[in-house]
Amino acid sequence: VTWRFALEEIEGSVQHRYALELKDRIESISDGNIVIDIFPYGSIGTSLQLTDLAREGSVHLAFASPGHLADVIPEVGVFTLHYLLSDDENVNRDILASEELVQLFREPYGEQNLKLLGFVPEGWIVWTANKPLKRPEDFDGLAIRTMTSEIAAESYRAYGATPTPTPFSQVYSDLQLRRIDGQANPVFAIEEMGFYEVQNTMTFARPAQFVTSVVSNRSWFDGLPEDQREWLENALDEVAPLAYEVQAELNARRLETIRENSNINMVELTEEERERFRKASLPVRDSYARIAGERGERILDRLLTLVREAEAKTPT
Ligand code: 6CS
Repeated sequence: VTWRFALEEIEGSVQHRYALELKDRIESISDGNIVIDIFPYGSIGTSLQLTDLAREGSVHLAFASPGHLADVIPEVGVFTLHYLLSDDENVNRDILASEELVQLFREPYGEQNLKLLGFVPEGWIVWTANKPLKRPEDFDGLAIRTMTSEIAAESYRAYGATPTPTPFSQVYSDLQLRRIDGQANPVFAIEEMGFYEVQNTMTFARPAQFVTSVVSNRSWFDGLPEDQREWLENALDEVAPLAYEVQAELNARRLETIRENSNINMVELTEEERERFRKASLPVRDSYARIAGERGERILDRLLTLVREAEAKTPT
């Protein structure tokens, strides 16, 4: 049998490395009886189109990033909020990998005929533009590309920007044509998509980590023979920590590549500067609660508690 796995990122990306690791494990444990066909970004559509294909079962596995997915599953928009998770990546890694978190989202995904298989952090979001973005006022009137959901736009509206929701594939040309002034993504993506070639400044404000989710068609998952489902679950458990290492490695290595291939300006915000953005971002939590309703609010509260508890346990 063939399992089709659709990616929101191109070859060489974090998602691609994840898919290759999963493919290796499944094909070997099944003695080649299961083949995973990987569809990197571009071959079958934008993020939302991939989600639709997963919901209808044309693809079995897919990545679905909250910044796009939140118009379908409003609760997941919580991951587009700024300064919500920890500044400590390890705290976030553990929370995102926890079974409790996956359980909180089981229903919202399930209602869309999706089975949530896990959350994957892909690195800190970095802003690019043709000027430094050191204060919320620097966003005034800035046409910043956001992912396509309503809540993803709200985070930048709070800084005074003019959010421009755009599919990933269109970002490079829109920057080039000056239809947008800036965008936000982890370093590995800024490198592989070439955004640094058409922008002159990277601002490191660490507003949030880019979090994505791995999903499958729910009916397909529920109908898998017992052994296959177990293989899949075991493989997912093994791949999660690897993916975490892969993102760390790619983000670090590609920052060097960008330095070598350009003279882009790199601006690191101080804690005081970050604090001003954090304050400006707080009202967006209310917008999220309005959009995602009671169930979303419960998820937001629980996440805040999980972060607080984990940080209290972490030696500084
Ligand atoms: O910005 C985006 O739309 C995309 N960025 C990443 C890092 N992965 C997938 C997502 O669609």
